[in-house]
Amino acid sequence: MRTANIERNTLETQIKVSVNLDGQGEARLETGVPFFEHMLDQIARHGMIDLDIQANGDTHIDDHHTVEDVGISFGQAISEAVGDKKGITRYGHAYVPLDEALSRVVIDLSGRPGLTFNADFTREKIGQFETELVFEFFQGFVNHAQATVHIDCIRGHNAHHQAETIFKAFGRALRMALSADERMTGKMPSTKGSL
Ligand SMILES: [Mn+2]
Repeated sequence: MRTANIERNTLETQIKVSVNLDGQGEARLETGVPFFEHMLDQIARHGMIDLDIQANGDTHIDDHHTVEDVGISFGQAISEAVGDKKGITRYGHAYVPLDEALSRVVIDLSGRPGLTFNADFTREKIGQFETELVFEFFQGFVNHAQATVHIDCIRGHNAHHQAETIFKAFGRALRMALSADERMTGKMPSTKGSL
C-alpha cells in the first residue's frame, strides 16, 4: 500500500496529513482556510489520492503559516508514500481549463526540489484567501516532496478560476507521475539507478 501518515508540529502550526496514493479521491479536510480546502479537494479528486488533512494554525495572524506548512507536510507525505519510485511513470503533465482560465502543470519526481511558478492572479484575494499563498503552498510541497514542478497559468481573468485550474492540473499531473508504468515494473525510471 502506498500510504503515509505525517505529523508536523511547530509553534505556528500543528498538522496531520494522511495519504493513500492509490485511493478513490476522497478528502477529509479541516484547515480553517475554506478556499484552500476547496483547492486541496481538487488535488485529491483529480489526483485520485485519498487525503486527510487536519491543520491547526495561527490563522488569527493570517493564513500564511497554515498554507505553507500544509504544503510542506503534504510534500513529506508524498515522498514517504511513493517509496523508492521503482516502476512509476515519474513524469506527469496536464492542461486544465475552467471556462476562460487555462493552466499547465508539469511534474518530475526527480529527487530534487525546484519550482517554476508563473501565475499573474487578477485579484490579491479570493474571498479571504490571499492569492500569493498559492506559490507558498507549492514551494513547501516541492522542497519536501523533492520534486521539480513547473506551473503556468496561461490565461484567465477570474482569480478563482485561475487558482482552480492550477490545483486541478497539479492533481492530474501528480496522478500521472505516480501511476505505474507497466513496462517499467521493478525498474527505476532513471539511468542513475536512484531518484
Ligand atoms: Mn471553484
